[in-house]
This record gives sequence, C-alpha cells and structure tokens, in this order.
Amino acid sequence: MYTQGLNIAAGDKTIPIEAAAGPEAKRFQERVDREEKIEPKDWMPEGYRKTLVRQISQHAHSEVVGMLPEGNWITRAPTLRRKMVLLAKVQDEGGHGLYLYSAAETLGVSRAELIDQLLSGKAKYSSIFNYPTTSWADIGAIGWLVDGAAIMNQVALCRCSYGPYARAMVRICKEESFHQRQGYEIMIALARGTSAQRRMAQDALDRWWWPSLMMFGPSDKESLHSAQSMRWKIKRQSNDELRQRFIDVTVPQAEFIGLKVPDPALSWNAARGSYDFGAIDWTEFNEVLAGNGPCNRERLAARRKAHEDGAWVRAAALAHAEKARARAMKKAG
Ligand code: BYC
Repeated sequence: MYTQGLNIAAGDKTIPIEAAAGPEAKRFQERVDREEKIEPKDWMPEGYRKTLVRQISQHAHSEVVGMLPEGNWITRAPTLRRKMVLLAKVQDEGGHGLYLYSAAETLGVSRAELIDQLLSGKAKYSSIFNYPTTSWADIGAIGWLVDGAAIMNQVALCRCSYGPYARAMVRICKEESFHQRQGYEIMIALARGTSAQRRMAQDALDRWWWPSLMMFGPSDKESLHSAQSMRWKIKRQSNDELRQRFIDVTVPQAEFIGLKVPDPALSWNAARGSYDFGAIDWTEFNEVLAGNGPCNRERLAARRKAHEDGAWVRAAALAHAEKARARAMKKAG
C-alpha cells in the first residue's frame, strides 16, 4: 500500500493517509463518490478521521470562544428586546459547541481531551474571535458579517460526507440564519439613525470587513488541507470560492444600507459576474493564528477561568451519575 503525506495538525507533517490504495480505502472512496454518508462505525482511513476531529473540534471551540465578544455586550444592550435577542443568540452558540463536541466524540476522542487542547493553546479556533467588540455596532457587524460568513461556509458543510457533522450543520445553519438577520437588522437601525449612529455602523464595518474575509482561511494556493478534504467531500467548496461568494452577496447589502465597504480596489467585474477585491493582509492573519491577535490572550484566559469555575459542576454531575448507577445496580439485584 502506498501512502500520501498530509499535514494533519500543526507540527505533524508526516501522518500517512491511505488515500488511494488498499481495498478498504478504495471502497471507502467509492462510497464517498456515490454521496453515501459515512457513519461512526464504518471503516474510514485514519487520515479522514483525524481531519474530521481537527476540523470539527476547531469548529466547536470557535462556537464557544465566539460567545465571548458578544457576551461582552449583553449587559449593555440598548433595549430589553435587544438584550433578549442577544442572550438567545449567545446561548445558541453554546448549543452549537455542544452539538459539535458530540459529533467529534463519535470519532473516538473525548470532550475532555478536546477541551484540554483548547485550554493549552494547542488547538485553533476561528481567527475572528480574537478581535475586540468596542461598540454596540460591533454586535450588528458580527451577526451580519461573521454569522454571514459562517453560513456561507456551513451550508456547504451540510453536505459533508461524515453523517454526524452534516446533520449537526443542518440545525446550526437554521439558527445562524436567524443570527445573520438579527445582525443586519441592528445595522439597518443604526444606518437609518442619527449621524453618530451611522458613523458607528461604518466604523464597525471598517474594522470587521477584512477579518471576516480571513474566516474562510488561507488562499487555495496556501491551503494545506483543502485538496484532500475536497476529495473526501468533507469540504465541498474551496476557501477562495466561498470567500468570493460571501463578498458577492454582502457588498450589495452594504450598499443597500448606505455603508461603504473599506476596500478601494473593490469593483464589479461584469465578465466574471463577481466583485474584484483588494489584497488580504495575510501577515495579520498569520499573527492572529500564532496567538498575537488583539484578544488571543484574553480569550484563552476567559475560557480557562470558566473551566476552573465549572469544576464543581463537573464533580457534582459525576457524583450524581455514580449514585444513579449504584442505585440501578442495586435494583437489578
Ligand atoms: N482561523 O488548510 P486550511 C461561528 C487554519 S463559529 C483560525 O485551509 P481547512 C460563530 C486551519 O485550521 C464558525 N485558523 O484548513 C460563533 C489549518 O490549521 P491546522 C467557525 C484557521 O481546515 C459565535 C490552517 O489554517 N466555522 O459561526 O481545510 C458567534 C490551514 O488552513 C482559519 C468553522 O469552524 C481561521 N479563519 O480549512 C458568531 C467552519 N482558517 O489545523 C459566529 C469549519 C484556516 O493545520 N471549518 N485556519 O493547524 C472549516 O470549514 C475549515 O476548517 C476552514 C479551514 C475553512 C476554517
């Protein structure tokens, strides 16, 4: 059997992937090509399993860390209605994290292991959550742009070849589309408001536009995992394709509310039927991934504190489960 090297995780560039050879690998690829869903107990190449654990756990961590920038505004939402909506949204993100950790657990890793990887700084989470939320308009911009970018990526993931991930994504996408609309509604209200409110909305768009484009990951040329993930139908569209589609749907939404996308190179290309856009600052992206974004340290410190504060809840749940198990054993004789 010949193998193909693939960088599965940072620093581990040699994990072999049974990409093309061996009867099981061949049957596996045929099932994927026929659009059959792969389920937890099915045979799968080790590289497929590791790629999914990496992506699903990074996704779960992103949902949970993603609660922090918005959680920052729950006590300062301008009206009771806005507060209720924001609370519900942040709670939804926690729920998404739980579905995704459960989907990852079907691949033979424990949630405790995955959380350790996050808290030790070994696991990645989306770069976008390392930026601060400095005004109420940022809550609008996150819903509109960040959830908008997430939906663009995640609708494709509803057709992922791995059943538990694909099914989790269906529900998550429904909730994300409500999140996107609540964010855009905040932006509409600000854009129609006083000149100070319009300035606040424009300032939020200026700060969140480029980091939102970075959410889709490195360019296809630089993407380590895309080609193999697309062969396995984990990913259905490339990072650049999804980024372009996001730009094409979002620019008219900005124009509709009278805001200006902060990209002087942005222009409609009639021949391509898409917008041309300026260069993304990949140095900034790489710095954020390396832990040097504006809020990386603060985000991890907040998660570590939450984990420590929750120790008594985990201990109580375990003690309760143990008592219930002992009672059931006694009853069974
Ligand atoms: N940030 O080969 P590539 C939400 C990493 S949360 C950080 O293209 P891949 C929400 C990548 O992991 C939704 N790291 O990788 C929550 C890889 O590193 P490793 C978040 C990034 O996996 C609360 C390396 O760069 N969505 O909606 O094929 C409030 C090379 O990249 C990023 C998901 O997680 C990044 N932006 O493609 C509001 C979607 N980009 O692992 C909203 C699921 C790349 O080799 N994930 N990297 O060390 C995916 O679809 C894919 O993993 C990506 C990257 C498109 C992100």
